[in-house]
Amino acid sequence: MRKIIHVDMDCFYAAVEELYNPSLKGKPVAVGGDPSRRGVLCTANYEARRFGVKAALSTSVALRKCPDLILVPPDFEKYEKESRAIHEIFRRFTNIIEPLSLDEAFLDVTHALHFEGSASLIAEEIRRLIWKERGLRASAGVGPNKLVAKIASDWNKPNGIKVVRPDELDAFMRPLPVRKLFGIGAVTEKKMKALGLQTCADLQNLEWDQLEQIFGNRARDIFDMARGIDERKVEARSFRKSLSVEHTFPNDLSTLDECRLVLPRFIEELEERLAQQTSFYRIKALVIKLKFSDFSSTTAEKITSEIDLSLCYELLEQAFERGECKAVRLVGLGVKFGFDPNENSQLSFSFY
Ligand code: DCP
Ligand code: MG
Repeated sequence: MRKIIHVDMDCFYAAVEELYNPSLKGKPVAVGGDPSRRGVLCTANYEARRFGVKAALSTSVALRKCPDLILVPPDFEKYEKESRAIHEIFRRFTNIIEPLSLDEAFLDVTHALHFEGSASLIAEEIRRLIWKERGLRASAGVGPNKLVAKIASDWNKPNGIKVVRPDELDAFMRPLPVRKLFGIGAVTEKKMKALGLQTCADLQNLEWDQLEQIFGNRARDIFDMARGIDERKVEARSFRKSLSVEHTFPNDLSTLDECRLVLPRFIEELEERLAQQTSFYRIKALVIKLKFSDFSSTTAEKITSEIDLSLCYELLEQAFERGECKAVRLVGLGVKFGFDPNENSQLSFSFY
């Protein structure tokens, strides 16, 4: 049985801002875009959340909900610095750390020796050290896998911990609303609701045939997730700044049209990979990569917040032209992630 911890900082950007400017403490604070430029919020502290102010809300709506809201422009250098310090604390306990974003990570502590291997004591100690050394609050979830640990970290947020022991797994999963599972967005949730499927217990009660009929190739994942089963490893790596899919073709593609034909499939695959991301992400740019028959390669990219077929065609054309009619042996399609929701449309901030 593995022991996985998921750590998620509380209102991270806002908490860091409060730390650097204590006069913000106790007041409603949001980090995000300038209202005069149709900015959106990255996050808000818990005082502001009481007014319904939250991440992704437009700044102007937020100010209507909470006229006293203090708006702070994002400063990613600070968040990265704090994130590095938090990771340094994680590394005292394990090297198997998978960051999902600046403020969130999975830790595999199955083989950790501290506290006689007690994952819940390790998680408590990590939260304590983050508070003591950085003055920031973290919430943690502890469970036998990533799925459970991630759901658990949200359980007693803010500044809380939830431990799900193996013998508690079933009791934890059964009443859980389906929306809590990975990859179940608003659309799937609605579909499930229409079928009377509200909780994981409802999913558990379905026959395999029914599951397959409703969810097609996702049936296996949903079957497992509803039971709290998740075999995915915690992958020790650095924070993901991009995601791409690429394929080498058995026969080179010799025309632009041939390359165009494969793109919809690439988009589908990339979107599927994106749907598997367990943390919030924001697309900053789209990238097309081509490798030619002589093994030279090129990339074309453009700033965008979504994957759009016509943009893919445009980038493909640019890249293809650079090959000067060489045949194409590999095509790649990817996205780069950004931290700042406002950076696409505005490069500099001016705040009142
Ligand atoms: N973020 C963002 N846009 C979003 C969501 C999040 O820019 N739509 C940024 C700001 C957050 C950080 O990522 O501070 C971490 O995201 P979380 O979802 O963990 O949100 P918080 O840490 O702010 O709050 P919570 O206490 O709910 O974890
Ligand atoms: Mg957080």
